[in-house]
Amino acid sequence: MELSKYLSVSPEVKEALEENRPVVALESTIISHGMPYPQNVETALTVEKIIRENGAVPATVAIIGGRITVGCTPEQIEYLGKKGLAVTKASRRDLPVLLSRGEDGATTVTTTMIGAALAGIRVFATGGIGGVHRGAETTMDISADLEELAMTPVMVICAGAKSILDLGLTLEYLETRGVPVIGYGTEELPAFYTRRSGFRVDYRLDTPEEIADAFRVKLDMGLAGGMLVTNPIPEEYSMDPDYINANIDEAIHECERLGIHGKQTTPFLLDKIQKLTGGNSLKANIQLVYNNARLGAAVAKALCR
Ligand code: PSU
Ligand code: MN
Repeated sequence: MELSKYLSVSPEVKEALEENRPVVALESTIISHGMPYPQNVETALTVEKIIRENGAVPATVAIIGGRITVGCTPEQIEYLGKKGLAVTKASRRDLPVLLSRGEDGATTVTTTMIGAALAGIRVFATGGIGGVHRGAETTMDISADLEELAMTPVMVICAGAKSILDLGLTLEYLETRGVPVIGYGTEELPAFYTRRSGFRVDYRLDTPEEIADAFRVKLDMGLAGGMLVTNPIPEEYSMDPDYINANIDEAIHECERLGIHGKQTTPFLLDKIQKLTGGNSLKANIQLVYNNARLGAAVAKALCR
């Protein structure tokens, strides 16, 4: 496999990996399609800073000039954030054409996992993952993120799943595909903006070391796929469930009314929810990403021991 043709790893990330120092991968669709400018760029740069302060090396992943770039520069992050929706949201199926044409793309959870795995990074922190959408029994809208979690050996740390998704079906899908769903300090699946969802995770683990130990076993055994670690939003930033769920329902109705589907669905819903809540949800979103970055650094450190 001629990886160097497709992959570009920054010198800092490369050196850290060679020396078995902790590295945490970060996605770029959250920058281009998940938050508005300039908060998206500020957040992405602060997340990198938090990971450094917690003793790990950040590796923001994106497709730049037809290469999966692992360890974007601040200039590249600024570029992706400014370009926003005009950047191609790149999932697994987008890689062949984008790379052959030498184009740019923002990596989703799926393609960030692919880039991380190719570079040798085991831990990836983000906000939320894609999943089984509400109404998937007729639309068949199931995010490629779930299949990637079943295939690619990277741990994904998120704040659970938003109720733009069908949380029950998302958990069923992950069970079928053999992906362990861990709650960090909780038995209940967090629902992104809120700490509770009414659904149970598979296992509660209370320390970064326990999470690293479980993932190490998965790697040692050669069991395909990753692991999903769900980390509840800190209490002080969590939102009122009735308020946020009413806004999510309204966003979903609007999405259906406008006939939005496919890869536009998730970015549309995220933007609509941010507008409906007057920026309150964005504040929560930013804080939960910071919280996941801290846990990501701690788990990456534990994995290196
Ligand atoms: N959920 C969020 N913020 C995000 C995304 C999901 O709260 O930014 C992004 C991630 O990049 C995720 C992608 O991988 O949306 C899923 O898109 P889709 O549902 O089209 O697979
Ligand atoms: Mn989809």
